[in-house]
Amino acid sequence: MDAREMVSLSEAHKKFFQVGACLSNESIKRHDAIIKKHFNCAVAENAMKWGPIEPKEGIFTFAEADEIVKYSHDNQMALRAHAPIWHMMVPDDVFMDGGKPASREHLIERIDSHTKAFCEHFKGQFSSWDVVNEAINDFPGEDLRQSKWLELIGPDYIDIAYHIARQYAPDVQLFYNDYNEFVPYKRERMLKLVKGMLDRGVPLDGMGLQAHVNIVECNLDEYERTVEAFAALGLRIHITEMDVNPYSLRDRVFPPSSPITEEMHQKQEQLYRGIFDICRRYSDVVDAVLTWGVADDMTWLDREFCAGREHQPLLFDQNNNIKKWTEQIIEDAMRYNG
Ligand code: 9MR
Repeated sequence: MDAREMVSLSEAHKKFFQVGACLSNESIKRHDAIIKKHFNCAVAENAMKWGPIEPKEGIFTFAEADEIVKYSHDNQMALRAHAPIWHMMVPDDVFMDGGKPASREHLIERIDSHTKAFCEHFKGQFSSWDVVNEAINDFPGEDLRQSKWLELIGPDYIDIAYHIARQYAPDVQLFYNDYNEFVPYKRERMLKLVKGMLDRGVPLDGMGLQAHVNIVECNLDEYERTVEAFAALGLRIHITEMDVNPYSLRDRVFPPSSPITEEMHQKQEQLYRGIFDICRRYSDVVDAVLTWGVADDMTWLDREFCAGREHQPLLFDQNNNIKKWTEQIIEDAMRYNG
């Protein structure tokens, strides 16, 4: 066996941070060998979102999540939970009451009862939680994204969700999670939001930086600035959903505008190695790095971002083999003595 194959991603990073990926009920079967060898933390890709957990008011369907939770525990992986309060994957009925839009009080009560049931069921099973996900607007105008939560409760829906989460999950680290964190104006909005929360005494422990990066719009200087800025707030940091898209965020063309060239692969490698390197240098505050998927045969980019196109954005390839750049990341970690 190749000597580099001996050390796994998580072993190589043991003194820095945990390494993991999002899991689905299919990927734990298909990618079992990779997960067991390389990862020591995990998050459910979809199974712990509101809709999969509570598709109808008061009707809870925990089976899929339970399978992922059990798998993570059987394999000694720390588990993150993700992401109830979001503008997606929440059934429309949640926002209605007797055929009319729900009142502020009613909707807060719904957050309370969902959170209570979730925490009672998964008590002691997860250590960190993206409570609110992607609440920031990407476009000029208001800082907060338009959503039913904002419309029906008001801007304090975010603070309220964290207070409720803390009440029912006192021992869990609570995270705010968002993307395009390397884009300066988005980063400023994210910083403003979480600073405000901390000033108001909202129970927030950590920042989830999604790291859905791409070789066109993302650069390492901006990424480091982002990590530095959130570290300065005293928050723990998790890189929560990393993948490296070889196309621009604006390029959603199928068939592809260009095949993935060697040059594009090299840029993907630079971003992967560079972001892991930044995380090692900030490992006093970075506790975990997770990719959004295990291997290139199952990635949301090919399924949803630009359906049918290949993006090859992960650490393991279509055939579930380790990539050269992943071996490089392992070597970088072994060599690192900063
Ligand atoms: O990868 C997830 C995909 O399977 C779902 O259909 C989608 C909607 O629930 O969510 C995807 O995951 C998203 C994550 O939860 C939050 N950040 C962006 C991710 C990619 O869209």
